[in-house]
Amino acid sequence: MSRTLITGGLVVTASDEMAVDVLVEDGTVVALGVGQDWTADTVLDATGKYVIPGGVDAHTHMEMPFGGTYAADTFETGTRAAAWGGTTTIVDFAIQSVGGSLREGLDAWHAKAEGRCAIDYAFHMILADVNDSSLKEMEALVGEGVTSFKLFMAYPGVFYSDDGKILRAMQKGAETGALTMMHAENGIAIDVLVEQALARGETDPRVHGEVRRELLETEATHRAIKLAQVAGAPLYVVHLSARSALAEIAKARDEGYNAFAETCPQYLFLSTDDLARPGFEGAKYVCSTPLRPKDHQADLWRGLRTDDLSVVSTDHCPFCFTGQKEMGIGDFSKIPNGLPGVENRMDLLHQGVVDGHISRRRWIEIACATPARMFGLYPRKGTIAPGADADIVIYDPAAKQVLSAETHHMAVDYSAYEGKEITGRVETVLSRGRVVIDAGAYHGRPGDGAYLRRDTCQYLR
Ligand code: DUC
Ligand code: ZN
Ligand code: ZN
Repeated sequence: MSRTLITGGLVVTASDEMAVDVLVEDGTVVALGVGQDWTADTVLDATGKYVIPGGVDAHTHMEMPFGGTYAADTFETGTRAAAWGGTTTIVDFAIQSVGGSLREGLDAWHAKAEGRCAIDYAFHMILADVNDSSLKEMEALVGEGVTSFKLFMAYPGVFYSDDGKILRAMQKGAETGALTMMHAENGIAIDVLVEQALARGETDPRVHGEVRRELLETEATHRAIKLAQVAGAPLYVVHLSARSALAEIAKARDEGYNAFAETCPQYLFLSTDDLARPGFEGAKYVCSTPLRPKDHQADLWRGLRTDDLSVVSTDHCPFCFTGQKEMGIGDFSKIPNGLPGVENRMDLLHQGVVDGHISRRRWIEIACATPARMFGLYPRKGTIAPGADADIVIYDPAAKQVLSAETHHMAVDYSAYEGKEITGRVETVLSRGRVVIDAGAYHGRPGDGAYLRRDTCQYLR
């Protein structure tokens, strides 16, 4: 039996702040207490530090095929970078190909991830081809712990589903207990605006943000909510970026519907000013939904405080500037969509604490506890309590750091936050009791991370 003791820190969970020691046995938290006579093989001194649950990032795309290329982080590099940033669980998106089965898609993602991950991982499934057979398959997948399915109102000809398909998938979600996740942008209208902009000779990255109009996120969010209500299904809107889309979610929640939404650090810290950076630099900030004008950020922080936004995930989908983002020189629509961020989420949200946007406990709630509950992993993940996996971060709230591609561990040649000064830094990370990060060194191995079968959404029962 291996025993680890974490002493002297302030344990912060979504519900409590406690000056207690934490005892871990064989990868599981067994006790919290003060003045106990505990002995251990390893003692970690957390005096002056926070002791927090490992982050749960419920939205990543390792090695995602997109626009003729692949997201630059593999499961090996991306999960290692996640660990460096204090995230100990990811939920990635397996993809059904058009004409293919869910099984084929899921098997392919298991093959990419198995034996390579530094931290524990689970899967959502992207439904790219809703038909009788894939709807039937959803039942089996829920039984295997894949309990959430993403649909797209955007990307016609790639991932797009029309309203009839969306309704059918939502009905199946309601029947099986699965959660429908929605990319809410009107992709049919966006494609018209893209074509018109290019015909006018408008080719810069900035135009990506202009054609993906706020109104088209709001309209799609509204439509997704109404379709979910018709189906009697819960809804989780991913990567919400616009204040008017947030108002749609808030209204549905006020009316008592199970409508949930996440936002991402990029929408809290970056803006259309970044998309408009000179030259082709703006390509680094091309993602969908797009970055919005800076004044949306205060509304998103408020949504996080009021719980109209329940979760912050990264939508980590990195493409190198050289050779990948550059595919869109002369045509912004060919820039692969996505930003790196899996390593930065816990720090950026802690900066939100430092800046006074959210409390410490809310930080842990939106980054650890709620994503775990939303996606059926709580209390094994997302908290520090007897019986939970010992996924624990010792966090130095006073340390200063500067975010940079020079020092990050993601396999991408730029940082979306280059030069940004942050207060707070991960010091030590335990994944199921094993020290994987400590004193600036990585001690894990590919394959340490295990696949997690998830329960259904724990806000619905
Ligand atoms: N948005 C992105 O920015 N990248 C991948 C897919 C998506 O929906
Ligand atoms: Zn999406
Ligand atoms: Zn995504």
